[in-house]
Amino acid sequence: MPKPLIEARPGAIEIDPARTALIIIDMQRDFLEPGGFGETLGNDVGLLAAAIGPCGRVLEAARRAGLAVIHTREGHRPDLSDAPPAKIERGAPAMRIGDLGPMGRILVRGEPGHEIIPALAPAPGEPVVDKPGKGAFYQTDLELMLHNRGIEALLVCGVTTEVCVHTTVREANDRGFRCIVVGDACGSYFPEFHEAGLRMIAAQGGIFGWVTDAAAVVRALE
Ligand code: C5J
Repeated sequence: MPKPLIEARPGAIEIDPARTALIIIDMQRDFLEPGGFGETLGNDVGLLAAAIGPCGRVLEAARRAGLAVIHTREGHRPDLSDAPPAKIERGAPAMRIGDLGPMGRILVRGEPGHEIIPALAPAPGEPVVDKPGKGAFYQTDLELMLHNRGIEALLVCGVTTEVCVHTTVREANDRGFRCIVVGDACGSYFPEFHEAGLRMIAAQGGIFGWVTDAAAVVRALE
């Protein structure tokens, strides 16, 4: 059977489903719903909603095709011992990491705001990687999980494009993974950063990887 070929920029890429993982970055209530971390930083969280549908379609297609699916969440221990003071103190947010908001303590593990949104809830057996930083490789066991499964390519969705998606793609690219970012399944509070972020990935012959869209992934995995 021929391997799925995903139409992408800067060029189409063939994947081996057995060696490809879908990584969904930080589709958490804290970033997507009012009253969470994203909103405390002054952002319009409604801007991220457009990514939910495409992300769901990629997730369904990946599950049907038997790809490994891994979810990530950004957040900290309740005692904040893994939250750098520089991160907590930065800016002038309405509430800081660890403060009590309408969805529990902001960006703290175990709180309602830390949960992945119900539309993209992890299925049994799909690992959830909790990360203290922006990149999903930093201080996590993600790399070990990927190597143990023989993964060589990553389909990447999630939020936000220029922050946690980009940081993770850069980390993955340096570790030798082929990264295919699903542009419409990513979102940003800044549409111009979203566009620029995607362009940066595919520029220079794909300096960080490939950029595609949800429809192309679904077609390739059918
Ligand atoms: C941010 C993230 N934007 N998941 N986190 O702080 O992109």
